[in-house]
Amino acid sequence: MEEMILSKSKGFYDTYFRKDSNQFTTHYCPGCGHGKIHKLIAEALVDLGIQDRTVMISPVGCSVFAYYYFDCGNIQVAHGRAPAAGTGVTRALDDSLVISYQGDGDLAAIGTAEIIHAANRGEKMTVIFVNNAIYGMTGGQMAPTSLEGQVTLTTPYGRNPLTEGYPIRMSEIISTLTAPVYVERVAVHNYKNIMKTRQAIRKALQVQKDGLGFSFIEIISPCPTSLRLAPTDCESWVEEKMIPYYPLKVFKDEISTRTPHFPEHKTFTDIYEVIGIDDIKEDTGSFNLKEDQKIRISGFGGQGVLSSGLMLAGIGMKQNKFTSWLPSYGPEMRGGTANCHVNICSSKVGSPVIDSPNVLIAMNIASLDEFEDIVVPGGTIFVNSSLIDRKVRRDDVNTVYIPATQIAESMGLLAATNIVMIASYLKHLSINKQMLINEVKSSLKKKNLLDKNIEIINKVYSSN
Ligand SMILES: Cc1ncc(C[n+]2csc(CCOP(=O)(O)OP(=O)(O)O)c2C)c(N)n1
Repeated sequence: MEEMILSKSKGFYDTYFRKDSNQFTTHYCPGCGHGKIHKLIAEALVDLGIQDRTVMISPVGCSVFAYYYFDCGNIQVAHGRAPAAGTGVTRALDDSLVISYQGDGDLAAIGTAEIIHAANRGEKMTVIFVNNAIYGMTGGQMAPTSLEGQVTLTTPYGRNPLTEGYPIRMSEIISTLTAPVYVERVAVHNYKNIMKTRQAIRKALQVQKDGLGFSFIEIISPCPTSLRLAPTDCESWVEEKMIPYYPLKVFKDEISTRTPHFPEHKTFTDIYEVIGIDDIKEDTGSFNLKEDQKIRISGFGGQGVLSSGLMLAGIGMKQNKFTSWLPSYGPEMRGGTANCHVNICSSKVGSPVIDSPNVLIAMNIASLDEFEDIVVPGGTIFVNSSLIDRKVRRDDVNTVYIPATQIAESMGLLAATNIVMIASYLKHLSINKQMLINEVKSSLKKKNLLDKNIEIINKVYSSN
């Protein structure tokens, strides 16, 4: 007879390095549904052959540590934001499968907007919504799904619909939307239902694998600890109290009528045509960078910090580089602080956020003070020496001092200080000035200032 070896799914890591003292078990309490659900997902990842394409988004809640367990791509996000982060992943990585794993506090309270809109957009993701009728991680406060009359830490007299509202039925809500393909409510309080949950999870992942769209699996799950019940009593509570209110059924299944939809890729040329840029065909020389440019530009509002970043990003984009631009600014239109992150890279940009730039363009003293230390060793700091009366303190970075405000002012256009700074930066990289001129041409709103801007760029490029 063939020997049968039962072992942990390969969808899990061999060891969970969360705690030195215990690397073989999860942190879940006895009788908790999360562990069972994790097992079903891990097995499905392996059996469907999608483990190396799947990105699990862990929420805030008891399942916050899911990334310690699943041997696939993992991201842990802020409370309720899993569908938003998942949207980014599924759109940026065409081949990925996204699992948005969420509790009822996470999905149906703080994250209500995210889930409704991700579902309404029909994002290609599988949402695993673990409904245990309570906030588990924080010790048993009322959840939006807590039952009428349910005693919780925050409803000591029982949930009163007149003051706390009625328990919210998410599957019913999600299935009223047009985009979702498949919506089912299942449970994991006994063997029969665990097997149905197994099927539902696989079906939802298959929907995603086939490029059909959004699936939502609500799983009614016991939480003995926060419900203050013994594990077996909690299973009975789920059967007798939860399921009558949350019926187990398929709410929507349009799998057979949907057609696969994989994103259509636009080339840069397509995009330029749409936004009406025609000067890219002009020969401006090559844009060969020795290394990826991870740029932070910073100054006060009104100095053209953000538009400088946009221009650099525009130049990178037109040279077929992978480019991103991320602005960060205060609420005031003038006088606040502003900075932006610009990536110009030869491979896909993982995140637009640049914590360790290799280029800093500091337009005022506050910017140098704030960002000098985050530049990587060997990076370059461009200093507007008209407004910054100190030297860079570090000796492991390159420095370029430009009296940018003074130059712009002496040429009669103070507002072009930013152009002096970015022209100096591009010149430093030996980038053809025509690229910047083209960029200014297409982005400058006040066309009467174009000639002056070009004059300034020429001046920067001709000076030593
Ligand atoms: C922005 C924010 N607000 C509140 C919290 C506190 N908090 C942590 S987990 C949680 C609720 C978790 O409940 P649920 O989503 O139902 O997951 P469970 O722990 O029951 O699996 C809350 C309110 C937080 N971490 N962050």
